[in-house]
Amino acid sequence: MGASDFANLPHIGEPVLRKEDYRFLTGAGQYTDDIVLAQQAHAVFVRSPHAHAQIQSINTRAASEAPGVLAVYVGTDVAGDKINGLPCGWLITSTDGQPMKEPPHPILAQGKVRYVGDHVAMVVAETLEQARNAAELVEVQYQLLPAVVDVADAKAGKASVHQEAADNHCYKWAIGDKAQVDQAFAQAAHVTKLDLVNNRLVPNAMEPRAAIGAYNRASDEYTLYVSNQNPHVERLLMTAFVMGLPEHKVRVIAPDVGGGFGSKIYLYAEDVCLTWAAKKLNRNIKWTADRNEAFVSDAHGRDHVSHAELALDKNGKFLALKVHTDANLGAYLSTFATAVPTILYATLLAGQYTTPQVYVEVDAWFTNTAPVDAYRGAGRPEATYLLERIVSRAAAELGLGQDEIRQRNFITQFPYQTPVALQYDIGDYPACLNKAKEMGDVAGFAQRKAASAAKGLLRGIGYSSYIEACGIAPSNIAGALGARAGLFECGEVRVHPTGSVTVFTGSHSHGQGHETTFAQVVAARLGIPVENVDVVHGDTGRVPFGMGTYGSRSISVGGAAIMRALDKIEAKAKKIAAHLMEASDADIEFANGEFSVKGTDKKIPFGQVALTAYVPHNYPLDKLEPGLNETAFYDPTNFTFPAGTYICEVEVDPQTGVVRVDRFTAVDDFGTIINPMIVEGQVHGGLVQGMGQALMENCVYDKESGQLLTGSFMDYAMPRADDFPTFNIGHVCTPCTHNPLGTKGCGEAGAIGSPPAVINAVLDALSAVGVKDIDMPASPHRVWKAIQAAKH
Ligand code: MCN
Repeated sequence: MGASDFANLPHIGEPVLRKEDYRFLTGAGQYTDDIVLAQQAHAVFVRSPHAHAQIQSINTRAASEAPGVLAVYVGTDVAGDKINGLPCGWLITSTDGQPMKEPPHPILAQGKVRYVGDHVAMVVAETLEQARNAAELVEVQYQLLPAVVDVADAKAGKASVHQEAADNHCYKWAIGDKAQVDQAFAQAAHVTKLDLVNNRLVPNAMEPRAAIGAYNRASDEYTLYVSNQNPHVERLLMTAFVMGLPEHKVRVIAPDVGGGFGSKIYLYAEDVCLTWAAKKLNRNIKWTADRNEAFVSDAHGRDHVSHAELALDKNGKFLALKVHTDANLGAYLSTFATAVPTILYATLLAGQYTTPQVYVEVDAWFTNTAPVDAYRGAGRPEATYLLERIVSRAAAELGLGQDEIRQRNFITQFPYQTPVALQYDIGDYPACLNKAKEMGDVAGFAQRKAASAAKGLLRGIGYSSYIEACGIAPSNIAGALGARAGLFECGEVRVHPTGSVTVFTGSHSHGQGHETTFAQVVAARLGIPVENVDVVHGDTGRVPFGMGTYGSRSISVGGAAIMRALDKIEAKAKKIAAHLMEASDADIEFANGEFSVKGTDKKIPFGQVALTAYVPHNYPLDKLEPGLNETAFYDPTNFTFPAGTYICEVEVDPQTGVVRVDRFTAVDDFGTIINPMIVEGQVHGGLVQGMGQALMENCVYDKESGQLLTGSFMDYAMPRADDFPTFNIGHVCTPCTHNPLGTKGCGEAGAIGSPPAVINAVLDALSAVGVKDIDMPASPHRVWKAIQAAKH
């Protein structure tokens, strides 16, 4: 079935209410911490209070003797059992041909701690209180070392985080043709320059990380329950790379998961510690992070420092872009950390524009901070922020409108080969911009600005035309770029004798509504009610295989795998129907849940075929197996390229520096939309996360001590619903050309496109008082300071 036929099926494009919401809204969800196993003990981790220190000694005697304590494990126990460190899933090769530096990432510290929150010991006790009390009794003698928390100090060599990378440098990576870029700059009529920081963020999923390690002595099998986005990948990494266990002896279950935003993709030290200790103690062991623990130990996001230059001709056409970025990777390489500032970032720097030459150089650094990895958007928000900021700055310098400069440079011919590896299959960028202008009533901006001025407020408008590559990705290309894993997806469609269906998918839903949208896809294809389809995910024991959910890949890759399985179901069902109706296979048509014989009025419903497959009394057993159960693996041939234009209007109070977002219009192209209600929710969530980064959120470490200064919600400002206006959301649809659904991912778009729209609006407002630059988050204090500085 082609993507355009698919888009016209019933259920596709319908705002079907979420099937999963009944259990979530009635308190019947089952998150990891809700699970209570027999013989369950509790673990607490003793974490480093210092950013960088040598461990001189650890005395566990008092803790071990405390009431209820079953064991206290430290680094030497792990080393003694030959448990390896955590692997990094993406190998980056430096410009000099050398592999990136990959220092060991032990699950419990081996002689040295490298960030506040680093794992030093694990205490296991009968109750959580006993484990907590005993953890207080673990005595660790530290010899403090100087710490580096940002790339400036890491570069300056204020301290060495790892012996294996004495200069703190992990890799230097580049893409693009530098000579061509330099030549284009030599011919430029105008060059716009920009220095910016992409602020570090803490993901803060509503459910903190949690895990239970379980062990069955009778079968020598482990089960890990874990709040995670990709259980099969977790299992693969843990068994093959860290514990050296046969994969089939470990089952990983990621039950209901209360948000991840990237931070639960990774294999974390706690997961391995619990699994390993479960066998040692022959006990089931639970750990749930508290919020402070989450702040210090979840992988953080962003943290780039960049310099960019854009060369333009006299008509405002972009000739070339050059960028240098320093990326802070934190103390250790988290699972996908190295791909974020390279493959997921630099390849997006052509944006929606025809810029013929782009050159990007990235230096990645170790620091004494929590590991940094993918967080909603991963690399693409950083690229979009840089590009859309420099484009709006160039417009201001040349006296062009923010819309005009974008219009002059938009790509309009597809497929389009960018100078930074990606090939965009389809899009309509002018249509998104025009629709956003119309929906956002840009024509009325001048009037609104005058009304704001009458109240003593400064009004500004900001544009951002983002593109992202998602639906990650063709395995062969990812492999050539350093991925140490495949990036396909698997789907199994099990038709039951009565015609209802269970789908088993390798994607994982942790807020994205897959149980509904995937059911819509299956119901649409088979012509059955959505209620007759259930979706199973998050269990290596039930789902054949899976690469999980991140990079807005689930509908376009996971959904496509299900479509492939449905192709097989349909092909087999047609043979059964042909037999039942005594017709040739080639004459069978399938539509609206019925098989019919071409040119006749003979037809039978899908349910009858399903029943026949399982009660094969009248069945071509010589040619066909009974049953109707098919599995498919789907490896996409390209990314999908959602794109759109966002327009933000802010009012700034020059007396207080307070920024109020007054209007926000988002027009996105997600190709074919399965469920517009769910997509709208995804966009809302993304927008709020992006606007949170732009105006409020900031993860700050103390430069001297390396302490996390924003380690709680008292210090780290999370956005709330009443911080923003109702969003104005619209769509343009150019269906993806290479997947069977025509879909493009929507899960990250809002977080990618919104930060530059907000900051461009703030700067437009502040241009009236001479402010030319501001970094995120544009907090009242920062805005006020910038206004004061501009006065002098
Ligand atoms: N969808 C659709 N039509 C489209 C595109 C998507 O109906 N054209 C639907 C999908 O079927 C799915 C949802 O929208 O139900 C999101 O789909 P998709 O864009 O494929 O993204 P994923 O499901 O792969 O989700 C991952 C994405 C990412 S990368 C992050 S980070 C993120 C996000 O989703 N984390 C989230 N949204 C989140 N939402 C919640 N509540 N919690 C998180 O942790």
